[in-house]
Amino acid sequence: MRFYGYFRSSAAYRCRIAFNLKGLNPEFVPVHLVRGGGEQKSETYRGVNPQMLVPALVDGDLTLTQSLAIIEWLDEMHPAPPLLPDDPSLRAKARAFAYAIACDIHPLQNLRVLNVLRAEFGQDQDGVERWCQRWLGEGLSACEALLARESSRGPFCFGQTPGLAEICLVPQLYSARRFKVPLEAMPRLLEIDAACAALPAFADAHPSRQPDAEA
Ligand SMILES: N[C@@H](CCC(=O)N[C@@H](CS)C(=O)NCC(=O)O)C(=O)O
Repeated sequence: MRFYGYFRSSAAYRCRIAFNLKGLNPEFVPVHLVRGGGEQKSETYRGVNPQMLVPALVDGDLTLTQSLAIIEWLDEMHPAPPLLPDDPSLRAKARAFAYAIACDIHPLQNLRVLNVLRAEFGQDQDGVERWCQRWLGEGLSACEALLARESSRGPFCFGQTPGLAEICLVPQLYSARRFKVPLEAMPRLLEIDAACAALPAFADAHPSRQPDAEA
């Protein structure tokens, strides 16, 4: 397996956690999202992912894009440990939580969106941070509220083991901290983040511990 990613990419970070939980160790191909205008836009990488986004996974003859599709593929090919709860209603809630982050929060803070805010809408660093604080703050508050509806309060979002929900949550909180989003009003998210940080699968996937990491 060959995995294309970038240390700071939260979508790649999701996949790294999934690889670690499954005990998989794909060959890593770094794609620098900033250097030279962004290696994701190179002709070579466009052959891997025409969307010009990381991550991407090549598994034998199969080239996959989209972190959630990659994670589901891993879960289907390597079922242990499962990344979704057994119970169908908890499974649906874990998916909804993950999609709230991956579909509705993350795209608003993507590098290309922030670059357009700067280049075409005249925003400086402060304006870009306020944009991220607004959308990440609102989205993560909704995630906190989704978890407050859960009657059982284990160490993780929807069960006794971490899975798809935490795989999306932890990298999104990493991004939120980068953009100085206030998180004090989200104690449950922070509690789950801390429980995950204590696990090697999550700790080893942290951006600072990747071979392409920069200060
Ligand atoms: N929905 C996609 C999002 C992928 C994505 O947005 N990747 C970002 C990094 S987190 C990227 O490659 N950005 C490059 C750019 O904006 O030019 C997924 O889950 O894989």
